[in-house]
Amino acid sequence: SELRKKLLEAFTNSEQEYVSGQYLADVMGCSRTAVWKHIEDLRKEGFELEAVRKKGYKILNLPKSISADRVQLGLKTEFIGKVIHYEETVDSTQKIAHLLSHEGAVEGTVVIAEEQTGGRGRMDRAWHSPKSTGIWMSLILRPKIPIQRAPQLTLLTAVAIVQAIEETTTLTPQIKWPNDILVEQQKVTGILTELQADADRIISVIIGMGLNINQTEDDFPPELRQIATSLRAKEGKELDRAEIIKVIFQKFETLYMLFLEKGFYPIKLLWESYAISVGKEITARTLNGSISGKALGITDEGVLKVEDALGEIHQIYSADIELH
Ligand code: BTX
Repeated sequence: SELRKKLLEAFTNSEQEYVSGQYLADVMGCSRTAVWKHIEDLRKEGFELEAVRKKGYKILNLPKSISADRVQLGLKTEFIGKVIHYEETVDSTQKIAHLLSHEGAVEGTVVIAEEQTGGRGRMDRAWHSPKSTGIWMSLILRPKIPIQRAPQLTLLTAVAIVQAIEETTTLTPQIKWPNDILVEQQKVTGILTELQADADRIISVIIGMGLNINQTEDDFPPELRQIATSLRAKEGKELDRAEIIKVIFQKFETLYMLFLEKGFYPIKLLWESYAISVGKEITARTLNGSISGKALGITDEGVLKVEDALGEIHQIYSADIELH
């Protein structure tokens, strides 16, 4: 609600100091009893709040959840994540985001869940999304760009996530075209970009992001243990999921504004600086068969270029990539 937003903003601006009940009532435009009710709601969500007479309220400890309130506390974006739909358990956050988009959700709306029972990847593959360990979220965008440029947003998202991982851990993530983020060759993130479009116009782009954050090795099913890992497994300590979400929102917003203003080129340069496949021998499996050869990089449009043994250059729009 609007009141809750104002309350969280007041705490965000208070720099960990006490905020008086009267001050909160003033900025929220409500009674002190109403303020108290909101404080009680935060407590129920797991916020630990101290109330001191004549001084006011102070947040002592934050909940481990990634609820809307938890993520929005301290969030300094203009529009990404300003509206958050938070759920404990969902089938897939993508499905909810599609529905919200149909209902007219504003740009920047995000659906976040603690757990997905039917999380999916590309081509309807399953995405393992166990409870309260990862970040499973879907972002709704409404860019005014031609439909064929939408896949560039997958690459942009990968850059935002890599930057966020770099800022919140000591790790060095790398991008495998188009949508995998790897740490030491193992997958920590998947990105799924879906469109709602008319014949010639994007209605919305829905970007699904799945990040393995705090899983232990045992949390992964056996068939994923080789190929997948979590940030915690590599960093050696538990990480704050809400903090990582906030940094992703901030990085994403900066890159997205740049993209809308200057086009894909500046994003391409950043993307290339994180890419592992460039210059390597790869096999690209597409729906129409496989192509093996050297990955030359991406075009200014974000399409992968592969040179085969005969020196012929192929442009690849969508594929799974295997590195040799
Ligand atoms: P993808 O098709 O590139 O990758 C899917 C493949 O990745 C699976 O077939 C499996 O081999 C492997 N995999 C499954 N789960 C995991 C995992 N947790 N970690 C690493 N590897 C895994 C990637 O598709 C796109 C994934 C997007 C997921 C987000 S989560 C929020 C949103 N909601 C939703 O249903 N999907 C997106």
